[in-house]
Amino acid sequence: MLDISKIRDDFPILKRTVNGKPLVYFDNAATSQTPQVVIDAIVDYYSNYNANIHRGVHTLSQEATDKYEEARIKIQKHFNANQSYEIIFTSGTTHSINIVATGFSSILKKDDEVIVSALEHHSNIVPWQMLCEKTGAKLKVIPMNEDGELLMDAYEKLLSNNTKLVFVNHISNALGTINPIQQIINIAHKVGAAVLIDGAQACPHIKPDVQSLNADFYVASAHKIYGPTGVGILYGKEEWLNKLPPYQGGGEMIKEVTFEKTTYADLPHKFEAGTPNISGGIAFGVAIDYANAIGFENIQEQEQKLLDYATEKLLEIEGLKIYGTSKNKTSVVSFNIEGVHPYDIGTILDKLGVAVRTGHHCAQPIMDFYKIPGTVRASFAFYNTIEEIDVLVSAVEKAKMMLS
Ligand code: 7TS
Repeated sequence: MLDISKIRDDFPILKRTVNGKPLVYFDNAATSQTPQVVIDAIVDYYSNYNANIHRGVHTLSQEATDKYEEARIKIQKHFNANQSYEIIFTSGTTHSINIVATGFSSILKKDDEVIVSALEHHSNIVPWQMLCEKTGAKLKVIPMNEDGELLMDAYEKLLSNNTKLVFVNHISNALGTINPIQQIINIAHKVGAAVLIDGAQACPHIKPDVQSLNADFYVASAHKIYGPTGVGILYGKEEWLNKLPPYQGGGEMIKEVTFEKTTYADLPHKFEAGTPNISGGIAFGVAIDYANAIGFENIQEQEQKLLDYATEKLLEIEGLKIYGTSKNKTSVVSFNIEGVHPYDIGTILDKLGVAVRTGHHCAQPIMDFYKIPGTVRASFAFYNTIEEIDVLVSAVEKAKMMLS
């Protein structure tokens, strides 16, 4: 059992007030909060060894390089990648997906097929649509049901020898559904398709094992795993990363440059042109250590408690409907109140100190499926409490009274 009040002391922001009320932070699916150890790692870098990496003989540069590469190894171990150079530092999930989608534009041919799911965030839809426009490949969609679950029979029927790529999120950001990614990967591999798993929403809750999953690509953002913004990872199997061309040209991604011909650096540097987010990468490693010290089983246990309680209490409010009712879901409650616009509820909640996200959550196809403009989304982290959910529920009741 976690001592939540002690854990909350790790997060300085949780002590602040908003509109004169104690902050209740329920927008963790957009970005999680950052513990002091992660903030300290960033301050330490800029205070003590701020220097560019992989290019200086001087002490500061070497210290920064060592710390950055130590972070890569921590992340490799966390995701159980076979090699540290299979972990590419990026600016986040969106960047990671674009590296793969752009790379496949030199591999895919007209009439090849790629499969996406109905549950994706726009950043796992739009880059693939751009890829299809460029190559003439066809985009097919795994449909979903009313509970917000993917229809696996329909998925099997979509696959054929023309399928080259499947990209699905591990957990839906708008509904919280945990997708059966192991099954999705296994079936795709039977027809020789590669699979990219968007782990942006999964990584705060689950420790993924990319080798046991046999994922070809797995992507994530540090800022959703208690780390800083502007940094993330692309995990790719070595064979795939060697096949894909570099995404950007520039410094530190080359072996040799002449005006006649340039040869590219080995992995991971081939995909890491230019000066990266050095403090971010180092702090990402610290965030991973922090999450592992809390323990993913403990995180899941606390979040399940919060999810069960919030679901039960919110459903007691008349006219409130929850979207995303799979049994297999994480700590996200997406809801609407009959006759009330989600934006109006969100605005009143903010006045009461409660931070939620409202709107389509960058997942418009899901909103179209339910024929709604958007939802109010409360997303919980292990540092949230039952008392905070009581604040949310009474704030929603108040908003309902004011608006209907
Ligand atoms: N994929 C999923 C499943 C996401 O939830 C998000 C961000 C992204 C990709 C993009 O991540 P980024 O770090 O590159 O921006 N999701 C959300 C959200 O649900 N609310 O704000 C951002």
